[in-house]
Amino acid sequence: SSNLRKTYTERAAVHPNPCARTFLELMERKRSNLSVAVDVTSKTELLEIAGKVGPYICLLKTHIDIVNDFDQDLVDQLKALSKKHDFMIFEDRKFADIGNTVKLQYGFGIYRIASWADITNCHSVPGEGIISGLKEIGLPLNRGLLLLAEMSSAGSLATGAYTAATVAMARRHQDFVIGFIAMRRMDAEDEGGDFIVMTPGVSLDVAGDGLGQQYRTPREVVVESGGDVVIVGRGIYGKGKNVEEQAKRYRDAGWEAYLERVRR
Ligand code: S5P
Repeated sequence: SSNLRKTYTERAAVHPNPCARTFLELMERKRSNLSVAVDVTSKTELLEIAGKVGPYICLLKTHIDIVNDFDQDLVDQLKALSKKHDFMIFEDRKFADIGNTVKLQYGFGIYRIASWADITNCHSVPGEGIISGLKEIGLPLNRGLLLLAEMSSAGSLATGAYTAATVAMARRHQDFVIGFIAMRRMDAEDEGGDFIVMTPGVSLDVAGDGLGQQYRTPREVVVESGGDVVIVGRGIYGKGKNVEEQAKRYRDAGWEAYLERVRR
């Protein structure tokens, strides 16, 4: 796709979706295409890591339902950090139910995800109603949605016709769907549009985690496969790691790869 050669700024300038535009502008301003997946179970630890990686990331990815001591103050503090350090927040909720149910899960309950998460994601397995349901809650709040078109884990069933149908669904909802979780670029040049591809399963040091996760390097993801955002979790805050050092290392690797791609 021609979007491969375009800078984030060039793409932002013509992007019709406000959430995508804001995010693309943020990436260029911050010189970061790094998203950190902070998969920890305590509020203190989550806030500590968010504060340390804040200066280096464009997007903080959460799994809010794994936090033992979740409360509204956690959300308030995350929002404050996102303002202070200029990053957006992505709740990796992976909704997967009928439209009416996901609407309730997104807008209500303890977490009230739509009230604080700029971006969330969903599986396409239930069919298009899942997007319509989430959209009813998210669109009035200027939120953005990512569809899981592929997964990084071994044996994933999201391949072939499933992936293609997911991309087709996204094309019909470009007012709300801003991109994909995928392992490679998804949009074909002749079809127009611009979807932001966010790719998890990224490590500079290891190949897997023993539970099916499969890792590639930022260069493989961004230059060879055309991913826009690298999502890194344990590579940054895993045991014995200096969080700031690793965040800077992955930010640099991701940004170098982006520069190499647009200069090619
Ligand atoms: O296919 C996927 C999709 C996602 S969103 N594979 C993934 O690993 N993820 C998420 O990315 C996963 O839920 C986790 O939060 C993060 C990867 O973490 P890491 O520690 O393996 O880098």
